[in-house]
Amino acid sequence: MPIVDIHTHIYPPTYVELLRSRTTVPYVRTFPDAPESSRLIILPGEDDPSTPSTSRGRPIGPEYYDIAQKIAFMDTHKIDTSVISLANPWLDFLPSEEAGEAARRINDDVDGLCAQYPGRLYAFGTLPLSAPAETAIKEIERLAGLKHMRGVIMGTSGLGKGLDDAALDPIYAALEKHETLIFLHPHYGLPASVYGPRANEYGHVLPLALGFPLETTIAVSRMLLSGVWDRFTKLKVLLAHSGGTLPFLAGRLESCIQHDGHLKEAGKTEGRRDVWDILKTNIYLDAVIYSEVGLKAAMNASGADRLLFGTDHPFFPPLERDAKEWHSVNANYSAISTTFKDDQASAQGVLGNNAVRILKLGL
Ligand code: 5CU
Repeated sequence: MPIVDIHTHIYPPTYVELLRSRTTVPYVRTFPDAPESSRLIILPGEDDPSTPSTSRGRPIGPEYYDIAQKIAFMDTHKIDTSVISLANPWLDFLPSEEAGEAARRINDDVDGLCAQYPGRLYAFGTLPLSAPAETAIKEIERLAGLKHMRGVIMGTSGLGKGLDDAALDPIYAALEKHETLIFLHPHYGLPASVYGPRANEYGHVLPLALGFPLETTIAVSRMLLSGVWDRFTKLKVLLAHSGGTLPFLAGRLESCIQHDGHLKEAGKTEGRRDVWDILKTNIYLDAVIYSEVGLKAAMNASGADRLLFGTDHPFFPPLERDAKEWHSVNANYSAISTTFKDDQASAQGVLGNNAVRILKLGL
């Protein structure tokens, strides 16, 4: 039975070079008070000057960019195949005129990394979304011909106005036409003000544990409300972190739609596909939720045959220096084994068979 990790990131060396050349977020930098280690500063607000440079962002080492370390991590955790993706913030920050060329270079780099390990690595490509829509569409068409690509990773900002922006329709049409799956992943979180004036005392916990999943939930809800899946009935989206909080909140979302006078008056409550239909037809969920409670919600919302194992490597490494196995990975393994303790076929589906089928991995 194959074990397939579909949520695992890399910053290829050319991307790290790009980050090292920058002085505003996102960037990679070595600070004079700790010259032996570089820091990766990516999230909004992470370079607040009141944060000491030694705790700004996170340390970055070869596990972020060296593909041999990815393979070693896979071996340690008994992962047969990984579908690697560029980590956030992708190319969102690039000037429009640079994004198309950067996407081609990075996608070719990542496809080349996969070619070094036949059968062990596939990838989700990256789109130049700060460029005009036609540039992104050209890249979708090009990616469809690259051997190891199995979809695209995207953030929630779309072309700058979110995923309910009608200007994205030609991109959704191209993705649907080429049967290209979107791996939807958060980056921006929520406005810093919601974390309160003591946020600095709490490390990254609030933005990562809550900001990321809520960002995803809001982005998908906006896609639903704007009728994306009514127009593109075959558009497939894999949601990071088991759908944020969507499986838990889907009933409330649907009830709010049905009780909204404004939507009713605008004729938008009838003849639409509801959230449950979309969860079971268009949406796939990763199993990166670290507990049985969350995984059961995901299973109930989308079905065990639409859940896919992931690790989020190289993020969330163990804090102990000498730990070999990662607690974060074992928490996801353990949630799968307890959730499906009486259903081995489903457990094997989530661990790998679903990914092989859905992403057409030639194992
Ligand atoms: O730790 C983090 O900041 C992150 C991140 O930025 N992206 C991600 O996928 N996981 C954790």
